[in-house]
Amino acid sequence: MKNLVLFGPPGAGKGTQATFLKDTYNLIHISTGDVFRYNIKNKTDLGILAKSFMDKGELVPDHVTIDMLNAEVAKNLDSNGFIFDGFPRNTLQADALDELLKSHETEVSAMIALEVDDEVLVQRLLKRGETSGRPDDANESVVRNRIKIYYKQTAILKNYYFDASKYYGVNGVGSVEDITERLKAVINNL
Ligand code: B4P
Repeated sequence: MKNLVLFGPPGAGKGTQATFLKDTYNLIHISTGDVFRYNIKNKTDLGILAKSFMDKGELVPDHVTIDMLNAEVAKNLDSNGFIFDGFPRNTLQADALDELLKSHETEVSAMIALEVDDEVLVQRLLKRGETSGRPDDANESVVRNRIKIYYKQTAILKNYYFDASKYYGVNGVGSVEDITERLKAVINNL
C-alpha cells in the first residue's frame, strides 16, 4: 500500500492537490475536513459537535477525529492506499495513524508538505470565503487563528516524519498544475 500524508497549513492546497493525485495513483482520498463538513451539512451528532470547533478555527477533539478516521480507513481496506488530507494535525493523531496502519500491516510511506507563506494563505482562504459559504473562511481573525493553531500544534509533525526519514517539502506557490507536477516528482521516487 502507498499511504501519503499531504501536509501543510490551512489553505496550502492539500484538498486541491489530493483531487488530482488520487486519480493518478488510484488512492483513496480521506479529507477529515470534508468528512466533518459532510456531517455538518447532514446535521448529524458528529457534525453538530464538529461545527462548534470548526467555526472558531479550532481543532475538533482528537478522540472524535481519530474514531472517524479509523472508520473511513476500515471502509477501504482493499484499496491501493490512502491520501490523508488534514490528518494528522498533532502528535497524538500521528501516533494513532501509525498504530492504525500497523494494525493493517502497512505504514505511512511519506509526508509531503506544501510550503506557502502565511500572507498568501490568508488571501487564498478569504478569497474562497467570498463564495464557499464556509464560516471558517469568512472572517480574517478566524483564518489567522487556524494558522496560529497550525504553528502551535501541527507544524511540529514535520520533525516527527523527518526523524523517520519520511518528510518531503514542496513549494506550494505557483499554478495548481505546476504544483501537481512537483508532487508527482516526489511520489514517483518513493
Ligand atoms: P481542512 O478541511 O483540512 O481545510 P484547509 O486547512 O482549509 O485546507 P487545504 O489545505 O485543503 O486547502 P485547499 O486545497 O482547500 O480543515 C478545516 C477545519 O476542519 C480545521 O480548521 C479543523 O477545525 C477541522 N479539522 C480537519 N481535520 C482535523 C483534524 N485532523 N483534527 C482536528 N480538526 C480537524 O485550498 C485553499 C484555497 O486555496 C482554495 O480556495 C483553493 O482554490 C486555493 N488554492 C489551492 N491551490 C492554489 C494555488 N496553487 N494557487 C492559488 N490558490 C490556490
